[in-house]
Amino acid sequence: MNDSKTRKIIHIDMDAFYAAIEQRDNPELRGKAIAVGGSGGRGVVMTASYEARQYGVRSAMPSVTASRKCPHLIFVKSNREKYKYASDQIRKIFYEYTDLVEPLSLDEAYLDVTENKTGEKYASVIATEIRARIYEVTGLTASAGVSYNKFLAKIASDINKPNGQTIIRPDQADAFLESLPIEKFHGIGKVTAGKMRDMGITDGKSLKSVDLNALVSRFGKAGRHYYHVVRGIDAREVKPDRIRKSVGAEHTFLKDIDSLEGLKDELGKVVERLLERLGKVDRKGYTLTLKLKTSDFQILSRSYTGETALDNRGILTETSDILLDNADIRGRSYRLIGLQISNFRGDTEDDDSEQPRFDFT
Ligand code: TTP
Ligand code: MG
Repeated sequence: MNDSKTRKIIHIDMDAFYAAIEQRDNPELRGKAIAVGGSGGRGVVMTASYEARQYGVRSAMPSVTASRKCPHLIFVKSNREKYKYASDQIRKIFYEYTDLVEPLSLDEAYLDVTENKTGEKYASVIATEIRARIYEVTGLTASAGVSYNKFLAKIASDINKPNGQTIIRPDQADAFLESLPIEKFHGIGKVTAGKMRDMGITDGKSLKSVDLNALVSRFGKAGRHYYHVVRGIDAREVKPDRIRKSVGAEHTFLKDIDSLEGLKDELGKVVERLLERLGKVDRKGYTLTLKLKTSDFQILSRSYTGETALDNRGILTETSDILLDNADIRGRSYRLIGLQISNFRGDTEDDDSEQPRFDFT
């Protein structure tokens, strides 16, 4: 594995992607607080313009909450085809520089430009050029992070957002990571950050003071990853055109649940989360799997494979309800419920032969 500090990795992330496209296409929306997503009772904000973010409007926030925080917020319906088109345009630009492009979602990708098609030596020059090209072709702004591994490049792209870029050189990495608050480490979510704070870990410096065994015994395999990344070590390669096998969302309850009604409520929330995640990957899946974990950690799963893609709220709500109804949950209590979409078109040879089916395992 190439673990040296000589690679040149760029992480590119479009600014307020869906919202920026809507503002580009409708001058009346420019400079205004807008949110892309449904404004109705069950609507969720997919993303918000930077003007709206000043009021605390964020992705995945219920639209009613967003309107409360920002009463003049303008809701715009999402238009996936438009976003996909812009995404294809920016990907074409990436390939002008390197074939080592790993898209993470419609608006985000890692590029390995160690060897690149332009012969340019400085990755930061390439990043500036790519951002200028993106603006020229799409009229949209992007931010970039430049470093010698994926972990640092990804964090860097967020630092000077929007329309900015940040380079973290090998000799700057240690100091940067030591002063980084634990919440900013990519891959450390709210829950893990809470656990770390309980252990007295608040930033890179304190994370570094915990030895490998302690991190592994507390966080499992992820502990090993944290141990390395805080030292600036991340040997993951940029994998061109990563194929995702599944997208899932799950929820562990604060208190075990033993009623069907209780589980249905939680299931509704998991459907919303799954929809958000599906929104970020550009694949259509045909199999939905419901997972339940009992209070004594037994796993129960039910799945359904459809003839058409399971890609919208209506079909996901209906199918997951049927799966739950069929799970025969009586007599036990549960600590977790989850959903997963898999069987993306193109993953298997015999996709066309798939018939609708429920699988009870
Ligand atoms: P992000 O890159 O996370 O957000 P963004 O581009 O809107 O804003 P930023 O400037 O902070 O990068 O996501 C890209 C797009 O994916 C976003 O425009 C809308 C969509 N998305 C969802 O549909 N649901 C979500 O929960 C998130 C986070 C994003
Ligand atoms: Mg973005």
